[in-house]
Amino acid sequence: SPEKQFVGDGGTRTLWVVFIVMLISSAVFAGLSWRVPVGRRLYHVITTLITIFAAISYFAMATGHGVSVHTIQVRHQIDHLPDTFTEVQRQVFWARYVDWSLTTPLLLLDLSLLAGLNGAHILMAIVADIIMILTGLFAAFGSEGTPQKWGWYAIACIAYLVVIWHLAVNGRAQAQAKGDKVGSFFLAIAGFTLIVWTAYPIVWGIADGSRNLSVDGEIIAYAVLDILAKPVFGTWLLIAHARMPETNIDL
Ligand code: RET
Repeated sequence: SPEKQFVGDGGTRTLWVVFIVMLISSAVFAGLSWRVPVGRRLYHVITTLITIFAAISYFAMATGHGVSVHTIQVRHQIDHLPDTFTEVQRQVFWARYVDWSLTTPLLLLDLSLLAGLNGAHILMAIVADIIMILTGLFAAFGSEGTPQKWGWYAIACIAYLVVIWHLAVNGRAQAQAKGDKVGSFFLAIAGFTLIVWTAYPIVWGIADGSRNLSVDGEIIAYAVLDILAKPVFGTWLLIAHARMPETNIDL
C-alpha cells in the first residue's frame, strides 16, 4: 500500500487557529474603519476583505475541504539494478491558491495606493501577480512527476520578479514623492512584504516541489507566513494610515 502523507492532528489544530485569527482580524479591521471618516476607509475595506477571504479558505481546509490527494511515483535506483518505484500519496491544498489569487492582488492594491502608483502600473503589478499564482497552481497540480513542474515554477518566479520590480522601483519613487514620512513608511512595509512573500516560493520548493516537508510542517510554515502577510501587515498599515493624512486617496 502506498505511503500516505496526510494532515495530522497538529496540522488540523493549526488550520483552526489561523481561521480564528483571520476572523478576529476581520472584525478588528472593520471596527477600525469606524474611527476614520467614510471617505478614508478604502484601505480598511481592502484589508478587511483580505482576512475575510483567508478565513473562508482556512475554514475550508480545517474542515477537510479544498484539498486533493496526489499520487506521486518515487523512483529508487540502487547501483546497477533496474529502477523500482514506490507510490506516495500526498494531500495538496488547492484552497490556498483560491485564497492567494484573491488576496495577493488586494495586498498589492494596498501597497500601490499607499505609494500612489498610477493605474497602468497598478494593473501591470496585479496581472503579473495573478500570473504568478496561476502558474504556481499549474506547478502544483497540472504536472505531478513531470519536468514541466519546475518550468511552471520558473515562470511563476519570473512573474514574481515583475511584481517586486514594480514595487521596488516605481512604488518607492512614487512614495518618496509624497514626502519623507510616506517614503520611509513605504520602504519599511514594502521591505517587510518582500521578505515575507519571498519565503512562500521557498516553502513551496521544499514542500510541494521536492516533498521534503510533511503536510503538517507545510501547514505550520504557511500559517506563520499568512499571519505575517495579512493580520500583521494589515494592523501596521491601518494604524500608520490613520496617523498620516498624506496617505489619503481620492477615488
Ligand atoms: C508560489 C509557487 C511558484 C513560485 C512563486 C510562488 C509565490 C507565491 C507568493 C505567495 C504569496 C502569498 C501571500 C499570501 C497571503 O497571505 C505560488 C508559491 C513565486 C509570493 C502573501
